[in-house]
Amino acid sequence: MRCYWVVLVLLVLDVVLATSSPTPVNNYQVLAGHQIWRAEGGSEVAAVMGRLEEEGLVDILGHSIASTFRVFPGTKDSVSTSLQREGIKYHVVVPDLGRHLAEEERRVKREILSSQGETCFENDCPKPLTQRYMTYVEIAWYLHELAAKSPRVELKSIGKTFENRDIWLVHIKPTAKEGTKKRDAIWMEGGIHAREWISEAVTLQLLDKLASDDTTLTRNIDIYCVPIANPDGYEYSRNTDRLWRKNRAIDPSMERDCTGVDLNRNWSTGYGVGASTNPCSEVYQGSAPFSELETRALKKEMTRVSSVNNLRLVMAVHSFGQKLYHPWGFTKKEAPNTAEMKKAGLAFAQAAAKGSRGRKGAQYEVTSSSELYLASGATDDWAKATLDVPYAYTLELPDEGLHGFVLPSNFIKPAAQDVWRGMKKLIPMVLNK
Ligand code: 0X9
Ligand code: ZN
Repeated sequence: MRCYWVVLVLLVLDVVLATSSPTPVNNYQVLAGHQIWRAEGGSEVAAVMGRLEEEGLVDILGHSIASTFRVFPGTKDSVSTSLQREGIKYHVVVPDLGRHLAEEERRVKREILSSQGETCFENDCPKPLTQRYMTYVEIAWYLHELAAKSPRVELKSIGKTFENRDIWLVHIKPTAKEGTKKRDAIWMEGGIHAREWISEAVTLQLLDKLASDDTTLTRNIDIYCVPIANPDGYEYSRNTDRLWRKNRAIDPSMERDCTGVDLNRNWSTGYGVGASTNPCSEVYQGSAPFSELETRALKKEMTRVSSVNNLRLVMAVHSFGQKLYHPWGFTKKEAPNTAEMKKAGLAFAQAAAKGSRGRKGAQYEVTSSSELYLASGATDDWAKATLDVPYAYTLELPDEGLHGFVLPSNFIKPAAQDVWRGMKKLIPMVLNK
């Protein structure tokens, strides 16, 4: 996540595989000439960086005692001039991101080829993979197989993307159908930001666990999950531009030739705050609230679910930074039910940190989104404001910034184990007593 952590940038990459197909080929040429810079300083520097990002001049990768950000080939001079004018010192961390990522990919490929393989083929994709990040098609194969083999699981497409991919919704039904009352439900969203691959990977691991759970945890609740909310962006990040964040929609009425909307700035709540009206910015809010196919599909289905169920929890899974954020993100004001959200969030964090089999778990900090920076148009705030969901969160998965968005796939397993332990504590706490 774009966060207050030490971000020593990135970069170990594994688009590459152990055994199974298909092999994504990321065209790192697209990132040739892009650079990663770091500017020393606290919130004053973060504020300047925020302005530069809104102008589309930089892509912020993280804030801590320094800000780390990507500078585009055509914006180096303007960014350098602006920073000098503001008296902000900076240095270049990665001089050519394209070449750097390609070198890292080659190195990781050699490592992965020597590791044990998992399989995922059409009609035979029994488990979500942990040794490498799955493609969109593989994710769809796995979801279909899960629905085919489990009577509890229903799979449906809730809409199509700009590039005509299905947005898949998984519904895990309760094992015991008790009473006639509206049942409690939880909603999980993965992958709304294209470059946060660990989000899909961990969400799929959770789905797999929840679908086969035979404990009281899931006995009487409905679980809804969209594990890959931005399929076009994800594929674009895999195949073309590893650091792509937005969707891939093209607005024909646009004068400037820039693609994509930040789907986590496109919901209506607080629309515009901490977002950009510049289509070239990474945090472009879109032409209007819900201008995008993906946010419209999510909104429609979440609204439907909240009318047939008691929607108790919305968990939007992102990366990176190891934080569990609760609303609001668009204002410093306190959201309803904050004390309870904090309490349940701390129980999640405590369980996650316990670790397993001698391994220490990840430490998650529980805090309000507005502690980070004001940002509007996000899923969690909308769910809280519009659907009155008592527990809404954004979960920023590992790491704390060393690899950032380009997290090696050996993080999938431990991250999923930690989050699963956390969820087992959190879910009972959010349900109606
Ligand atoms: O900025 C975001 O959309 C999220 N961070 S990320 O690095 N994954 O992009 C944080 C969203 C927090 N929630 C709200 N601002 N409501
Ligand atoms: Zn995100």
